[in-house]
Amino acid sequence: MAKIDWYDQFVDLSYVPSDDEIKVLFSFEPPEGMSREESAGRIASESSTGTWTTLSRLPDRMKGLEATVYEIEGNLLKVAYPLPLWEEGNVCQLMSGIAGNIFGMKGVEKLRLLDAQLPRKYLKGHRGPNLSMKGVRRMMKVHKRPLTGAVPKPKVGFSALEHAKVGYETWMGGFDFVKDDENLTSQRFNRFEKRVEYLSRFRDKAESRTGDLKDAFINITAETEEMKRRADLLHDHGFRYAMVDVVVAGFAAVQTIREYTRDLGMAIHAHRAMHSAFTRDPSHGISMQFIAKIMRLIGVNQIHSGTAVGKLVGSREEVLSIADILRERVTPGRENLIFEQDWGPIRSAFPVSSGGLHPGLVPDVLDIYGTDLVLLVSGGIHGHPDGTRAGAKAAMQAVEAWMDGISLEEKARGSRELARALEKWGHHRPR
Ligand code: CAP
Ligand code: MG
Repeated sequence: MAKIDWYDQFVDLSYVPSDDEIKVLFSFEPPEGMSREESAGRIASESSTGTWTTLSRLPDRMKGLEATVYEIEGNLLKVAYPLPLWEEGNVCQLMSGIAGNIFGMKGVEKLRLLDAQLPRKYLKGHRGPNLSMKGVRRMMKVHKRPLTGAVPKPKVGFSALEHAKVGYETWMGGFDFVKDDENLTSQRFNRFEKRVEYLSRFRDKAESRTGDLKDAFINITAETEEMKRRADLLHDHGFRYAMVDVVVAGFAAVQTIREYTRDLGMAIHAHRAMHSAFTRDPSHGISMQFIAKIMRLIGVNQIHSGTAVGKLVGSREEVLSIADILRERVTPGRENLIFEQDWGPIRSAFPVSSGGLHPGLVPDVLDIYGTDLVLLVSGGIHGHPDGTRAGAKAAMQAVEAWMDGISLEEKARGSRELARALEKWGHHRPR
């Protein structure tokens, strides 16, 4: 019988990729009865030029667009993609290629996109963050310690005025930012316009009382044109940030909002809600490392990256590798996890650690991240026995203790708010 498929044409384990190619690391499991090479050939074919059967017409020049499987080691697979396959500056098209049909093929049992190494020539098409971490620090006049913030809790339900009053207590406790929760946008009980109005008034009051700059991550997530309108409103009220639930909003919308907020001179806080739908299963989906890479490429200024010690999943190694992807000019490779990545002119972005944190866990988080971090402690301040302002003070005292190299217990001897936080939570790790 004539040959009906041509997947083997996409596998060459002696191939050495050129520096200009995008190299992608997958983990995969072939289906019952199919060899790794046959399955790998299907992945490279379907994510570049191929289809399931041989074709009656195949111009020679197509070869120049074909992906090549160049390494198979156990369940790890590396595929090289010629640069002309990819539209300059179009993240969506990249995702449709290397994170598209291949997840649904019968030719794979499991498939996980771990990372992609992006050559300089591909980076050229992308702007990255408008401000580096240093630029954000200069904007907020916070030069050494982590930037700090909190979400009013319960996560939704407050009126705009109640929300702003909780925010005021958060700012007066020493935090830099008041953050909307991922599912707070403009519900009847807390309309966006009212929240922006009240938060700006209380921000001004907190700034005049403390002498420190205060700001907010206010959630503009909505249809894209509406997000632009909401960003304008934030800008009109003197806010320096807009918050977007970037996975829910989608890559195209984030690219649009990045351009729009750049013109307003605003930074973007990226919440990653919904990422666990495809990042959590270690055998199938897309890694959070790759999502973080794409978001830095598009140009968010910070994105949630986990705590390793809080209430949400994410190991210490995962957290550290995400932080490296966001912060480093050259991200070091990690065997079987991520490629080395030279970011060229793409500015750095902050990792954001949040989720089940309280003052007793601050040293654990800073031991992992160091101080180039946005630290969000929400339930962990509003649950303080003496209220939000005391909770924020306790968290700030915990940061000071870590930066001064002393234990929380020693610091607590002279810091009542921290002592009271330790009485309630100690070093508890929530689940
Ligand atoms: C944390 C949080 C954040 C999570 C998101 C929440 O509140 O506001 O959305 O941190 O997870 O809604 O749970 P708490 P991640 O501090 O009260 O837990 O940062 O992993 O994306
Ligand atoms: Mg939240």
